Amino acid sequence: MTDPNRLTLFYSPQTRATGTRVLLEELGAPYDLHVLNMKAGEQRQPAYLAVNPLGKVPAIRRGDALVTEQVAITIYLADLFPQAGLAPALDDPLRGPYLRWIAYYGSSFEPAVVDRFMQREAAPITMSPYADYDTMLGALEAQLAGGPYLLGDRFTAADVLWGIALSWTLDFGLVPKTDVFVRYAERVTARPAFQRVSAADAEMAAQHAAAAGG
Ligand SMILES: N[C@@H](CCC(=O)N[C@@H](CS)C(=O)NCC(=O)O)C(=O)O
Repeated sequence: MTDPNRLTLFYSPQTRATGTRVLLEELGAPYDLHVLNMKAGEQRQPAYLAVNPLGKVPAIRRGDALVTEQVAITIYLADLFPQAGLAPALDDPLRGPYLRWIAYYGSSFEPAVVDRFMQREAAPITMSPYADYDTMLGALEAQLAGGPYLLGDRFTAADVLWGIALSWTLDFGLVPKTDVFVRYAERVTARPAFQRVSAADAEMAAQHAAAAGG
């Protein structure tokens, strides 16, 4: 009988969903992939818009519970598999900082890098969700400088989110290649879970490109 609590990850290779798949691997969680060919525009077909009206991945389904947004998904999955030890417990002193930096990713970092990518001026500092780019990035760099991981010695689900985000934003030239950022991203992406998913992604992306006619 199929397990009603089995996880399904709505997925497309080489996207923000890659980080979710890496997290599932780091957690040792069983999951099914529901793959969308974004090169063929499947994320904007009615079938997927019924899952996530934004047409964005990742999304996770477990029974009747549908979770979208990387920040929510990261917290949800790491808590669902506590035996993996990737989420500080509710009464752990690291719990607050852990949540802070996961939320920082969605609330401050993402809007800042999108503005940067678009070469758009930030809103005035009092209106901007991230103050200004240099301040936002400086605070992150100061936190990572303690190392080796975001919260110090302990590797958590927050590192999966941040290590992969920094890896692609460094590649896109959206984050300066300082030692702190580069070494941190390398530390996370050198792990076997990332290496496995990245190899599978390259293959899947090539198949999608071929199926979509280039
Ligand atoms: N707010 C979402 C953003 C997810 C997102 O931007 N996903 C991109 C993939 S990198 C996407 O699905 N883009 C497809 C499209 O908009 O056509 C989250 O944090 O999960």
